[in-house]
Amino acid sequence: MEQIPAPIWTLTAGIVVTLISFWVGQHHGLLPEQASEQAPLVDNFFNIMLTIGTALFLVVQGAILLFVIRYRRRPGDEGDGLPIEENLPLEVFWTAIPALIVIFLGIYSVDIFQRMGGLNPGDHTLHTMHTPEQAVAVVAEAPSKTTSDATALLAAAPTPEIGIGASPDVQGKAPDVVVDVTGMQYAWIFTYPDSGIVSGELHIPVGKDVQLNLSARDVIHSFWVPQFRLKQDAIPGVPTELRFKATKVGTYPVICAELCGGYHGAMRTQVIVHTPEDFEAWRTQNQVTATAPVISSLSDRHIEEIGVTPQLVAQVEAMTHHHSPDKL
Ligand SMILES: [Cu+2]
Repeated sequence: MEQIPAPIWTLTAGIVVTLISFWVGQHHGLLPEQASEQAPLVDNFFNIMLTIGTALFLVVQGAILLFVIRYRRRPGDEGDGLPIEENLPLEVFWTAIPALIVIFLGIYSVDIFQRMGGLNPGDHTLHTMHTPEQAVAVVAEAPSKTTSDATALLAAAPTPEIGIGASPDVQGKAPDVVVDVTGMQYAWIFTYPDSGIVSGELHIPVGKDVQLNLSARDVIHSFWVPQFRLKQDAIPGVPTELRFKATKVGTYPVICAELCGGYHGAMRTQVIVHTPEDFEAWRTQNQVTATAPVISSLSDRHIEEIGVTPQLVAQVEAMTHHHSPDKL
């Protein structure tokens, strides 16, 4: 090592660390599959952070190892270390580099959040289309209650104040599917305002713009689908939205990610992403049986241990239907 000039092996070490870091950033395998339009955005950001983190880890741990071995105390060496105090250029360097990295990550994260729709909850270009009175009129004129009335249903519902709203490509457009989601100790209840279906599982079509209107009945819950890379709190009294497009047909877990009481760990269900045809079939089938699906999807454990009874579900249904066209 003494024969090789320091700049050469520093450069070589830098190239090796860079290559390893980029490889780790792309091949870590730490994340579940991507099943929403937002997932690749979040993952790109995570991969960049992991690349930087890997490089820092290798540089710091590598330097420690190198110094421990190379500058260890030799037998018979009783002297003190070199009296080094202060190195201004070095200190400026190791302050400036992390500062630049943090500023870059901050700006990039805001950009990602904006592309996910995070800066646009309650798409105001959409909601200002109708006053509540106009919305009532629109709904009254359209008793057929098809999905094309989603705009009217949205306008009639309280405007979401927080959450993930329309991403730039669907801004100003009504969502394809609207689902009211109620979190309560200890279950998620999904109500479809345009068809009256109540379900214990979330059913949505793939590739469609879905808007969830989140609310909580008792305490704060958090709606999390890891495969969608989306997590949104449901807070009592605060209308919240979560708007996204699922990109992959399949069944994924829905997890409550906010400690909400004794059976918080059991507050799980699933989201079933259908092909558009299967979704229509599911809707037609369940529209007929009205509230049967949620009751059948509640397990004995839900009813006996957790206390989520069909009666409670009926109450929630009545509550979430306060803006239903039927009652106007
Ligand atoms: Cu919960």
